[in-house]
Amino acid sequence: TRKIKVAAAQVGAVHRNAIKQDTVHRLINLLSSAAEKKVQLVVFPECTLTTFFPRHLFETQEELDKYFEHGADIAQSSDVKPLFDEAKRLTIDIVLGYAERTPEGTGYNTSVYFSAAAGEVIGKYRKVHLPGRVEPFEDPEATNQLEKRYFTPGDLGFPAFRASGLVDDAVKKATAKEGESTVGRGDPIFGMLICNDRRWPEAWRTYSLQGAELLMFGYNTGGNMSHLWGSKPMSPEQARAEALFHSKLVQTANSYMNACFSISAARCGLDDGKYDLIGGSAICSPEGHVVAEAETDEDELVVAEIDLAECRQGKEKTFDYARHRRIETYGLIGKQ
Ligand code: CDT
Repeated sequence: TRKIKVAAAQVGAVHRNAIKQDTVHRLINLLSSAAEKKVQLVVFPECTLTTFFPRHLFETQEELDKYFEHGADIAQSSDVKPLFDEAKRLTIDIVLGYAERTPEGTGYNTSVYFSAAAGEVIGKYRKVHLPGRVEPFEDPEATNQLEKRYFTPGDLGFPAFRASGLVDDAVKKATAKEGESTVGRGDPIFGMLICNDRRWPEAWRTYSLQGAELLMFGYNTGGNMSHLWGSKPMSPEQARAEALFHSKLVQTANSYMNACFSISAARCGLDDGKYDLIGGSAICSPEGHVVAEAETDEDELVVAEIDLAECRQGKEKTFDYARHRRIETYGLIGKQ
């Protein structure tokens, strides 16, 4: 077995005028509850540290930049360092999504993996699939989604990585004998996505081709964004139910088709009392089952013990890529 206790740290409303240190304090509270439950790995949402600012049009760079983290190492950034220090003290690995402004001035929608064993960030991902538009909607009542205006598409690809300190040394050291599968040996293989990426099968597949056993992602998904998708007219209640349905659908289906576990963490609730973001944070198995899910639209820890050995069935049988994939027929996917 390769068991780890994991959690999605769902984060409720964060208003436009929220103070970053207060938000970080909420995240530390979630981390403390995780420690009480002996959780080893906690996944926080996309752009966890602020309100989901791409819904607003900012007139000045200075105003916009308040929502970004500056500097080369997020774990050393003064507002957020207390969270990483606490993760290290409690021996909990964390995934944190934030808006990154590089020293060169590029904006990315980023997620990092902080390893408590290593005491530093060992994985970084920049969101590839940016939804929304560059220009705001003309209708002043329509909620904007300006990620294409504020962020550049990620330039790191989909880099899987191994995280140490999570599974037993005995399990980790067991090496494959001649002719035996190497699936599920050594430190676990992880990958990160961010929100809209979860809807793209190529993103999941690029990780599973690297042997990923667990994919982690945060999201900010509007409860009523049918104007953005251009979907058929529906009531706000129907639109919300549909958004939750699609969120669960892509997570369960892609977990199954890529024979991996997944953890999703929502930034949810009513930002500024009016912008509705869905909850539904969930932990899914490689068989496509939801093993734990959020019950509220507020700060909530969703916990499960998962056994990464459960990925073997899919990786060695149904989705044994070496035997069953027919890459000679997939050429178009990389071309258009
Ligand atoms: N953040 C993000 O990527 N959201 C998109 C939809 C925008 S609705 C606010 C998503 O795919 O959920």
